[in-house]
Amino acid sequence: MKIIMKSKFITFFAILLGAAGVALADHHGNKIEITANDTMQFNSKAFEVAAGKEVTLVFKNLGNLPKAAMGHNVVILKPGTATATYGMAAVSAAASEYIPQDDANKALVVAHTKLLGPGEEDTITFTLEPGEYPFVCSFPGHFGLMNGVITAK
Ligand SMILES: [Cu+2]
Repeated sequence: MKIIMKSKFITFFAILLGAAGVALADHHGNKIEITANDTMQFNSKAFEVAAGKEVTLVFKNLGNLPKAAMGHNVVILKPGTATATYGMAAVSAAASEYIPQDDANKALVVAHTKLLGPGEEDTITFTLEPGEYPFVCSFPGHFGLMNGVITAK
């Protein structure tokens, strides 16, 4: 009973934070969960994590459409990177699941998940210095809606 109460309490705060627009990493694990769906939306555009400590990012594609039509990934970019410029470059990188392999674009990427089809999930870990890291889905045409910022502090 006590556990149920606690989980309701946490859910309540998660809803409040969602309304404020920032999803905070779970305090102990420095873990964030990002989901994507068939309407080209991430669950949140703003995440906050602790800097200098390993982050676990769990990414889930909650959609039903086939990967070739509505695949999603999460590409975390260095602070100051223009997401539209990266997203445009990614369009021609189908062979590498829309992660451009040239040195200039590779140098912009801090970490990225696999490209996920419906119902799939991927977990990645990385550590961030303090800063604001833009992220996008680099599937063609998605970066305009599917973008956000992970703040490490
Ligand atoms: Cu996408």
